[in-house]
Amino acid sequence: MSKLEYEVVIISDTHLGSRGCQSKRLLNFLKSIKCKKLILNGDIIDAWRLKKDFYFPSEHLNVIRYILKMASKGTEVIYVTGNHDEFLRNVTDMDFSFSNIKVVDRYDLEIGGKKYLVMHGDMFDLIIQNHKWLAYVGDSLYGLLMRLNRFNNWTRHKLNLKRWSLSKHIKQKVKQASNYIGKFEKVATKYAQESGYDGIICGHIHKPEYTLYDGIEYVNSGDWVEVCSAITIKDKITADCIIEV
Ligand SMILES: [Mn+2]
Repeated sequence: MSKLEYEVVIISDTHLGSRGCQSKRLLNFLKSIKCKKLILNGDIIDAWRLKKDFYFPSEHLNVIRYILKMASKGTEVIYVTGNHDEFLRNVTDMDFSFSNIKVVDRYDLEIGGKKYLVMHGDMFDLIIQNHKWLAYVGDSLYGLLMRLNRFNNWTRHKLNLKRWSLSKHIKQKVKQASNYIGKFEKVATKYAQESGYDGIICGHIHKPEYTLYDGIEYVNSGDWVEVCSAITIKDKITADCIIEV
């Protein structure tokens, strides 16, 4: 099978080492592509989870092995640190690079005549006040809630239920989560604009997106826990670059 070729591929929030990681789909995706540059935009290895409960099956190790293989075959691998893999932030202080693998806290990507800031995005949580929701985003609880909400809408529709306190509660929680996401997107693009970039590429909130705020591009690579998404770039970034596998 011939591989799809890209200039740059960006993934984030794979959460290897946690039970939610969809490692088989991730490995299949990586095997289906060829790229000059692979950017891993944070929360690739979930060290938080690993500390609580050591879980690292061979399927997860195979993903790491395969990324190393891509690097050995000429793909430039850029690992941007996230909050779940912040142990690597000690490494970035040393300006770490090994062969064509680089570990950084942020990365400037120039493509299609534009300059993008690539960073995981957890930094913006410091600015967003109401981030109680943060602890759940990307967690299985968050996924469960989103599924419950879908199911809920469906049952309400089918059974024509007007009142159901659980449903009201779920609705409210989902609304809080989407408020948080909206704030995150605005804060991130504002930061990119003030720092002189044309756009910002984040992960962290597990929602794939391509949108504009005040003419600044906001791009999010999503995750490999719930949606299984990536940003696949040939010559420039457009909404079509966001794919869900
Ligand atoms: Mn994160």
